[in-house]
Amino acid sequence: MVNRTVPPAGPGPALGTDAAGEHGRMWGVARATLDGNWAGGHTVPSRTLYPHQWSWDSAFIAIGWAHIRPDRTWSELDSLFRAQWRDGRVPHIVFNPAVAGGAYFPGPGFWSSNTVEGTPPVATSGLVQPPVHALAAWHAYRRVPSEAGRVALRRLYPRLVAQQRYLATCRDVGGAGLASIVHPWESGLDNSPAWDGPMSAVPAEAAVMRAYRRRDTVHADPAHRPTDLDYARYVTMVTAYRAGGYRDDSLADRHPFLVECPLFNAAMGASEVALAGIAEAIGVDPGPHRERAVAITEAVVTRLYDLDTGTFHPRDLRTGRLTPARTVLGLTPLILPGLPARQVETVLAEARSARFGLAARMDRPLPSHDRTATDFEPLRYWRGPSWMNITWLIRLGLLRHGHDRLAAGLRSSMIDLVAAAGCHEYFHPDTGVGLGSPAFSWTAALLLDVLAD
Ligand code: 2M8
Repeated sequence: MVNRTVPPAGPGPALGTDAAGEHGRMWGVARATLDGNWAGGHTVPSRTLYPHQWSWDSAFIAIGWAHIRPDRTWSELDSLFRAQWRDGRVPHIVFNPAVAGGAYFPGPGFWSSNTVEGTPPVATSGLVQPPVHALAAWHAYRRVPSEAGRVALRRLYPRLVAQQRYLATCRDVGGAGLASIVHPWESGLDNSPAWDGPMSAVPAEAAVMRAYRRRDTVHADPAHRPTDLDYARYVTMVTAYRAGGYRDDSLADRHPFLVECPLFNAAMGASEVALAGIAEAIGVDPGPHRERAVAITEAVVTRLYDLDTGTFHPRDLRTGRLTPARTVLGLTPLILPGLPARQVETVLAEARSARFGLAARMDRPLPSHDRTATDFEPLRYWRGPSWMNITWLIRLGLLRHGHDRLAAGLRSSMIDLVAAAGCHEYFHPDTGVGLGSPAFSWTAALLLDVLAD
């Protein structure tokens, strides 16, 4: 690993001059993207589409800042965790009061967090996102260790622990040691085919959206975004959760969407591994974190691994069944260092199959959904396009299990995508054309991280 606090003159001694020049140029583009999205204390994912602070975006963004402005790594996370609720949940959106309420739908008025006990002074959503924060904080610190970083870790540690505790207790609706998500937005992969089954059981009609004004379709091509029917269901689910004061008791009796997601739970387990590292660095007992990481890994395998497909699937608590789609979510438990060899082997086979095309030399980027499936949509958001954060996580998993050549394939693929298209939000999984926001923060941040390797 390279520890670097300033941009490199060239990206590394192993490269020829042309590659070094190209990587230096990309470093500059990524840096300018993050600088342009810096909102003073936090970074917006995109100035147009997402003008507030998003939870898991901030975790990935914090990793990128470590390479150019380590102070901003800690501002980013501090700003997010200042908005943590008293019950430990870290909201998926922290609204910037300086941004007009109508700039994003659903805005602060829709969520009404200020009417709920135990919420921060700033307006937030009431949902969460995959808990990649401890993982990111520990990764950023190890990239650029410093005394200021250690002080920040000490400050963040109790908050990260509270975040994990909330998920492991209040959200363990299935009672098997895994957290349930109550909304597809909590998965981060909003309209993934993984949610089609559980979503279809949510009663809603597209006409619900006549009462609201979507803002996303003003900034992005509607053909690339979730549909109005998706949004009607999203709104219905938030309305139900909000009506119960965002409480988590008896969710099984009253909430229309309850799913155990492989990525969400793998992130929870990987964050316990990271918390063990953080605990050691600040002089706290790492033992309980290690034990929880083992227990979560076992539960992910027991509950979410399908012997027939050899990959992981979300479990729909409403039906008790695994959802059938073979999406990229199924590969993400690779980030668990303790994933048993059998599961690593079959997930790798899945990743290397024509469905995902993982190779030491990738001919196309990693898609978010099985490219051989009939419902694969190369332009529509999480139903096919390639995303940098998921590719980064799977690369991390490959490195953790010693598959360095395949990890190098993903690294090159990430660099090639941005070299050709810029720091887009997502990319066409066949052509690599940039889609969505053209100046997207986590793309820039994670590019910096892989360039620095
Ligand atoms: C997307 O989700 C938001 C809702 O949270 C949206 O579509 O408006 C997803 O890609 C999510 O993973 C991401 O965190 C967010 C901001 O980049 O945008």
